[in-house]
Amino acid sequence: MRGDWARAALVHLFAAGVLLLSAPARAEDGYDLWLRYRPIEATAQAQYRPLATAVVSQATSPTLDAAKTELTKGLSGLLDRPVGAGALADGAVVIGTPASSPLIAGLKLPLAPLGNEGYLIRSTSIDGHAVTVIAANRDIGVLYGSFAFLRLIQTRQQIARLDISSAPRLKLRLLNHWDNIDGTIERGYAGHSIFDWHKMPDYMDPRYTVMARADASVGINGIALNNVSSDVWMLAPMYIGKVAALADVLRPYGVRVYLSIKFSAPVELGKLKTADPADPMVAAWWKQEVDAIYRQIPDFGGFVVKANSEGQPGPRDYNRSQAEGANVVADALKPHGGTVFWRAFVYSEKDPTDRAKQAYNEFKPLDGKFRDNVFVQTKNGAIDFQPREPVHPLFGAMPKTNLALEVQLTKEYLGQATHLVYLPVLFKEVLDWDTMAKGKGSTVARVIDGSLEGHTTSAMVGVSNIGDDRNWTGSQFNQADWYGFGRLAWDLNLTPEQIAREWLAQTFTNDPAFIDKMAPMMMASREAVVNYMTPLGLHHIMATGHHYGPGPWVDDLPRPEQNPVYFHRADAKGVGFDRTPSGSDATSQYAPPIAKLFAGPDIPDRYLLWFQHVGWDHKMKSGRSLWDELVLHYDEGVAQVAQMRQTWDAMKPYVDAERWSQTAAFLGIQAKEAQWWRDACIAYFETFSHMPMPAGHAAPPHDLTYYKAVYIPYAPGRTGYTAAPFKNTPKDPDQNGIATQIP
Ligand code: GCW
Repeated sequence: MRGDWARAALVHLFAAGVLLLSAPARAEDGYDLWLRYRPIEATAQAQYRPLATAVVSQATSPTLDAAKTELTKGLSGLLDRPVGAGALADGAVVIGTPASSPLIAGLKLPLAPLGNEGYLIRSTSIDGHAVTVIAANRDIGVLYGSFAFLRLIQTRQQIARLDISSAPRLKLRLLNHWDNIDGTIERGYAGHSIFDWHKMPDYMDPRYTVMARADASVGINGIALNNVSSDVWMLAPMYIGKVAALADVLRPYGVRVYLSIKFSAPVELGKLKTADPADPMVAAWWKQEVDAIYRQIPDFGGFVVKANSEGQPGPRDYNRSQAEGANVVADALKPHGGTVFWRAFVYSEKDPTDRAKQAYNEFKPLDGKFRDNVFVQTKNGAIDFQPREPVHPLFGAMPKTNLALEVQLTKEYLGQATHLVYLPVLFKEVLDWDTMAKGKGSTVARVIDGSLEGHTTSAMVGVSNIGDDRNWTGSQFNQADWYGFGRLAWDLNLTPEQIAREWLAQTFTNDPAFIDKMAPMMMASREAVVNYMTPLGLHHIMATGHHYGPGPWVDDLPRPEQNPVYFHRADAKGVGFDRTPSGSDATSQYAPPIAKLFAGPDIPDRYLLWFQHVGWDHKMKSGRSLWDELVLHYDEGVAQVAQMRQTWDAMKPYVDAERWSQTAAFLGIQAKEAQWWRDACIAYFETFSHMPMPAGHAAPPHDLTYYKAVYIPYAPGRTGYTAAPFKNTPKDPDQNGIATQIP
């Protein structure tokens, strides 16, 4: 009898074992992000285990404890055995600062060049024990170093002979959350806001800590919590109390909180008669408001301000300059070490000037007039986060002003949640752009890191793509944009390829058969979206309001400079916005060599229709006509997405079923929508070119009326909006009469 039980137990054990080994990776939903810490392959475990036996931390602080917890959690997970806090021994990981750890102090490490946030990871010996030290001047550096140490293991790099020191290139590496207090997110495609203000401060969702860990793991050190189209309630005492509670949760991870403010708050909140920045009462109000915030949040970061833009109030309402507006707030923050991020995204429907020129015209003359604790936060391009834009002409044009680069992680114009578009390629293209402001090498990276003009501070800002979806960002691959933004802001010299490879290894698998296929796929994805949406410099031709899908025909919006036809200016002669001296002369806002290039025949194809209006038969560098080139780019984009799908299909064996199938489904949507974009845009531009399709390229399956009839009432990301009343659309034979869904 006993023998049978034993045999049966053995059989079950064996079956379970087989099941475990052969079963695909455990179901995952992306919640763990790149901090998955799943057991690594046995060979690697054997290599690493002797070098990570325990974590030694000789002091406690919220940040040091966060570092210790992350290390013990990560090492235990990756090495598939408990690695706890312990005493000095062979293989120990000793963490700390000279102030908090006598062991670290005793080593007299060269920490001075690392500043407040840098770290050093070194293999060394203490009292005859071979150890790894993670040291820094401040606790936050130790935390950053701890994530970097785990990343080495997650990407299977050697840890036996380490001597790594790293410090951030940019001082302020921030996310702007366009979240509203009511839980909606402007241009959010990952569910609702993660911030549940209503339950704060009594209930602090544990996800806030997970988000803070993720931010810290890539060096993000500040977040603006609310939408730049701001609600004054955010500054009301009842909300400042909630913000203070959130700041307490984020503080151990080095994430400071910022708030977006409404410039009219002195009136709406302070009940003053004016918000005129020159009025001493207004200055006094901002001072008192800010002092009150710092009484509750001593390390408050500062304010983000969208003023005189898209209906937001601002100093222009009092005929004061943007600098006067920024400075009244900056003066209130200065004594507390706070910073103002004053957005340069300013354009007016009343100003007939080319929209792409307006921000430059508004801010350039104010160079040197902003306080030193003000950044002029400038979008990467002069229009609005398009798949590709020439870099904003303000970069390099305001030598006496701190400029912060603003990029968008949430893909408002690039297919929103479902389209796989690896954005660090775009970010890097911007950072490497040479403004020629002080001759060759005057890159945007050097403008924003302050080295070009000797500025002492620096910043880069990303509009967050985070929401309360389990995968945090609306898709698995959107996580790479959050990750990549942080990594790049920490080290502007990293390449998007390096970042993609390390992210893939941490998020999925280290298997080269996976990474060597997926990294190139991600690297090609940004050019694909440019090709199937806005090739050759086309821009802002998206559908109205939600910007979801094509709408190049739109010409009836109340604000002319928001109509797609305003941007492509297609007519019987040709297409493109003439921004040369014969047109709006926006080219002259760039340094002379660039102005000359963009206004001349050698303009790179990728910017042609942004700066020039050319004939449909214009001879391109390829020898083809512009029309043929346009069609080829659109078809190239569709083909690239088809290739991305094939690549992902082949990745099934390497990824858990849940994340694989979600991504596969999203790539299916992307393929369908790329085709929709291609067909709709060609059907539209053909009505001007009247040129035949190039050989081998099929005409769109439907006529323009059909594409114009496609109406998406509720695409995400648009807040406070109701769809147009249901209307019958032109009959469509194969859609039972209603063409409302994507063809
Ligand atoms: O991208 C546009 C968006 C607006 C946004 C604005 C901005 C927050 O369409 O939704 O408003 O830019 O950057 O302020």
